[in-house]
Amino acid sequence: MSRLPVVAAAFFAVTVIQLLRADAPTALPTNTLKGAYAKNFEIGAAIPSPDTLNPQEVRLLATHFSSVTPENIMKPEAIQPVEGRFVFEASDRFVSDASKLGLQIHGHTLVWHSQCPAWFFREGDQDASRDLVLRRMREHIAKLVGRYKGRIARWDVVNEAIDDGEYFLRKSKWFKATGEEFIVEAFKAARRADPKALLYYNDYSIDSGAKREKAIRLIKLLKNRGAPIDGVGIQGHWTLDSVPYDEIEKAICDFAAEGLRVAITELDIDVVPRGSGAADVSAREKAAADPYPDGLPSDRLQRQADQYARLYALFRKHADKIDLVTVWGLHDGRSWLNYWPRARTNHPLFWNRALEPKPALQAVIDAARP
Ligand code: 9MR
Repeated sequence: MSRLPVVAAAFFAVTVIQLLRADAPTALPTNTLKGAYAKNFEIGAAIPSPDTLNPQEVRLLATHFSSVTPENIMKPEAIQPVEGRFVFEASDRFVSDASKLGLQIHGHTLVWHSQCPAWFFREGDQDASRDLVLRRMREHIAKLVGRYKGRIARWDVVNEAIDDGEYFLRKSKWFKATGEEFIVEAFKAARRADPKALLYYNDYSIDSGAKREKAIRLIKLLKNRGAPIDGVGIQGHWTLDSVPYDEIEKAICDFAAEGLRVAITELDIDVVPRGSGAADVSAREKAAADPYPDGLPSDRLQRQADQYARLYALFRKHADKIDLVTVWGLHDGRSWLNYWPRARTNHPLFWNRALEPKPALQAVIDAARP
């Protein structure tokens, strides 16, 4: 493969970073997200990689955020697509660009049922043994966490291991091969590789109902088994008009009562109705893929602003328990909700596609004022 795109990207990143350094002193801290919440918690965004952003996007990132999460490039399929072949080009650039921009890094993710290559679980034409699966997992974690030792502040060690339905743990390939052992061992391997990184269990919907109870059961199990867990990541993929504030507050308090830190790791507020889901490709569903072609109407923008502000006020109330609040995407044009569970034009974040601030930005900044 030609080296040209890599060289061009590196040159681009350096230029953008120089541009930002020249501009940095003029930013008014309290009018930025990270300035407004500087005394409370880190303010993060998930991004593909700094060198895939245009200069305006990098400026926005560096102005408003203090932490960055790699949206996809540190997942197992990206790092070790084939056994023993580690691919670190993109993650090396990510770590070096993020530190040049003064951003902390929240690593994502070491062990997940999704975006994980099949080879982890195979031995020839058979299922790999429990010991082999655990050995491969430990090696993957040792290499990846060890490579960035001291440079990645936190890791989502295990992602989404709790079952959505009747079971306690998801019947993933990890679970089928090892039972709950993979979770315990993943935390131990991460701690060995970087004793100072904070280690999180990360999942969606663990703020509410039965899944919160299962999360507490998992935390107790991990602590009993000597797994070095430091915190819980509440992902925070919520929907306009259905944000479960009381449940969220209870979850923050319950996790903290177990002696753990809390991070909000993947926050967004979806504003486009999902219909009946990914499989439904009826004409009616297609027509609804972009219900707001002229932009999100002002009443919806305002409700989204109010709901974000109420959330950040809640996070601030519990700032003694919360380390980090990260949004999943930099602006509306860079959200996974534009392509899941089907192609839609969504508006879940603080800036629109033209990078103009939406009412939510000021509302959240105002929510930080005493
Ligand atoms: O935002 C990510 C998207 O680009 C990927 O296609 C997708 C693959 O499954 O993963 C998305 O990120 C997920 C995250 O890693 C874990 N929690 C749910 C996020 C949204 O699906």
